[in-house]
Amino acid sequence: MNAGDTICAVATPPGEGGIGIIRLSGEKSIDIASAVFVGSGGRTVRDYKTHTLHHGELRAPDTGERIDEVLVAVMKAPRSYTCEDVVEFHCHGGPLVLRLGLEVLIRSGARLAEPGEFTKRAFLNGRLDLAQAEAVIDLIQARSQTGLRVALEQLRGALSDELGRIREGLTRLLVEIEAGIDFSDEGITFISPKALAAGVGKVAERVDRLIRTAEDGRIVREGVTVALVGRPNVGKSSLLNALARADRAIVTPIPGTTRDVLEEFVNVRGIPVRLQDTAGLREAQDVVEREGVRRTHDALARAELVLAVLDGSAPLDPEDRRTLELLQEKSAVLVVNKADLPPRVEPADLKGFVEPRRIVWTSATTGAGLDELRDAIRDTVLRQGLEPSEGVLITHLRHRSALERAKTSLDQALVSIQQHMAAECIAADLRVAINAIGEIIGETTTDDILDRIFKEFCIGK
Ligand SMILES: Nc1nc2c(ncn2[C@@H]2O[C@H](COP(=O)(O)OP(=O)(O)OP(=O)(O)O)[C@@H](O)[C@H]2O)c(=O)[nH]1
Ligand SMILES: [Mg+2]
Repeated sequence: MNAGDTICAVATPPGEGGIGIIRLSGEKSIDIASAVFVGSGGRTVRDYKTHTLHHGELRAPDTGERIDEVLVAVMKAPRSYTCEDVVEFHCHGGPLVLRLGLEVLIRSGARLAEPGEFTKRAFLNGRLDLAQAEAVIDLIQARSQTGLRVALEQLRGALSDELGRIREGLTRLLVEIEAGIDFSDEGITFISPKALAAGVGKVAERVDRLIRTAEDGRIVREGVTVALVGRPNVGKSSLLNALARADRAIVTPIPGTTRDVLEEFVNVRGIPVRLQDTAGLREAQDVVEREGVRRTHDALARAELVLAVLDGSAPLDPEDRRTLELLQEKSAVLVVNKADLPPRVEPADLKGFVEPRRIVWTSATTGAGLDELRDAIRDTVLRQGLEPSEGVLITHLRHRSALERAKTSLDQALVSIQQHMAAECIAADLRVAINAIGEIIGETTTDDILDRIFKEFCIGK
């Protein structure tokens, strides 16, 4: 990749559409666009003011062949996505039109952009830091409103600001330690060990607070797998359909209806959930059902949360108890279904199992209790209890491991202070922490890491 090149790519998704956008960015954007575009009244892109939109034709400069009737948007440096001169052609959204348009730009001196290269330039030119650039992919890939909100906050710089404050705090402490080292011969200390320990401790606590959001952050970005488990006929498939608001799974009064593990993607209170319906757990009647039950056990083992379903209109039976026993070690919510029928399950029967878990009475038939079930899923899955106003959340493993490295060094520094170690040792620990934080925002990041991050982008972004 050569940063001096002018790059181009189709920025809209492949396939047919109302419009398709070709994006051009770099030093020669205006020249290249002027060569391929003839505006109404014979004007060229060179004549246009920045941040204006114009009608005209896209033409091959060598043959004069007309390619499309387009709108052209001009955004001159530095007020553009990449901080370079950017020209966008809003073409008709046909695959052939866009390919021909791209070819003409390439023949006129542009080069095809690599995945994420526009955003990489925005980063290299200082418009976005690395955490903000990563938020761009998160935003595009967001599968729930919560995920979208967190990505927007990160793009706005909420995480970067917090990391900036942490780095600033550490840098200030480092300066004082280093000043003390410089003047140590004269017996002058600039900061007392007590004040230093307090300062480092405060920063370590801030880092720790961020690390604690990482589990919720992962769930918001990647989602969780939740399995419906229980004996046959309790209404697992009915609950899947009700939660998915779709007639997805077969429901019949015959016990043993579901054989395969069936999966549906559901948005539960802003959390992306892979909801799995499974075969009822019992002594299998035939070879197909036996395989189904085996798969249920697999799904149960893999699920991050289990919805253990009982039939509230029937007394608890040994199969129910066996199911509940399987959940000893699992994060689970107990769902007592068929609450529209006269109850036969006594809350007292469930006492041993429930605490500290939640119990929810539902009716898949009437929809009663489903909202409460959604709340229970969210509350059980998220540790910190996300509030809509809460912005900063660690959503990337890369960020989490950098923060953990920073935390380890800060803890190390605290031990060194306590043991009256040389100021140089403490300074070294702080420097490691500062660098680790810097990796997240891209101030101290290797080319390798950059390449890996931007490869995840689509072409044209
Ligand atoms: N009254 C009432 N009936 C329900 C409710 N939920 C499910 N049913 C009925 O219970 C029967 C079994 O429902 P399913 O959803 O197929 O049960 P399942 O747990 O998936 O059963 P298997 O796939 O056999 O393990 C069907 O006749 C449903 O209509 C409910 O909340 N109230
Ligand atoms: Mg079923």
